[in-house]
Amino acid sequence: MNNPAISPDLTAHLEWCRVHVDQVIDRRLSTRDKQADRLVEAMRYAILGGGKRLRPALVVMACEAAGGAAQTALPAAAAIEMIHTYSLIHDDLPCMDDDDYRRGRLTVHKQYDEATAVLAGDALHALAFEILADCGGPDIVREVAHYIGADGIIGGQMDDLLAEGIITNEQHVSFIHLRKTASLITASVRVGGRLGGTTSAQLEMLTGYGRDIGLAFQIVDDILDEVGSTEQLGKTAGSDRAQQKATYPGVIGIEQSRQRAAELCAAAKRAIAGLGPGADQLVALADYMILRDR
Ligand code: GRG
Repeated sequence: MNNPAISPDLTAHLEWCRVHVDQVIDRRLSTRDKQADRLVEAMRYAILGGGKRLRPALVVMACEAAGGAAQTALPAAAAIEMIHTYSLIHDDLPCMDDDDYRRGRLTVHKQYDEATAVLAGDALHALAFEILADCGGPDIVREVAHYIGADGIIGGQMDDLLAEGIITNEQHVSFIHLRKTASLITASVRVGGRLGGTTSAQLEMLTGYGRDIGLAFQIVDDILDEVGSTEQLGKTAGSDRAQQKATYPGVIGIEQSRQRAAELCAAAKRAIAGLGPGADQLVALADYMILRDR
């Protein structure tokens, strides 16, 4: 992460999370039998080939904000990254957004084939729940399942596809983005908070934070798709416009979109003000969400 707007403290903490989460992922994906070689290779290609690791960092930082140790959160953080990666693999398929590039290289269905991509996504999804059951138990499993199901990212994805080519408004776009993107980000901080031993009042603060930075994150993603380059983003720039997606810049323009993202970032920081200095990294990460350039 070479963005000068990011503090050295946050850079170091994100790097710590990335290294340790990748170790957990690497271990979980290296003890398979020979028959599953192609599948595991595709899973590893998808998940270990890049990505900012923001959601696992949120799990770790929320755990710390609630008073827990970062190490405690690592398996769950790895599981959340597996769910995120599965959603990207499926999102890139020809029947969804049909993208050729992700994380700076060919998408899984382009590198392998469609069936392998579907199965690699499914297997990452399943493995994530196996890990969450071991490290979090039934409450966390139920909660994550809820946030990524029909009321969460899958429902949001459905509406995103249905909204293509339709003239829409800010309220509709925010309804899509909150489920498509903010749901998993909210689940990440809630899981971390629970593992850190959060109180229910703290969990509500984290939920408000997740919702606000989640929406801000997707607004910035919409802006970057318009103004960024394919090299910078590691995925095809301009694809939202090409596919006539419902986006913030599409309904309120770039400048107002930037303003909305900044307002949401401020609201997210207010939401966790009651968590005290333990939440400093979450505050810094909220700023990063709107300053990011990829
Ligand atoms: C189950 C058939 C089937 C499809 C599922 C759930 C789903 C399809 C798609 C999820 C929707 C989605 C991809 C939302 C976009 C969220 C987003 C901006 C992702 C990119 O996140 P980054 O920038 O990616 O954090 P990296 O690569 O850095 O991890």
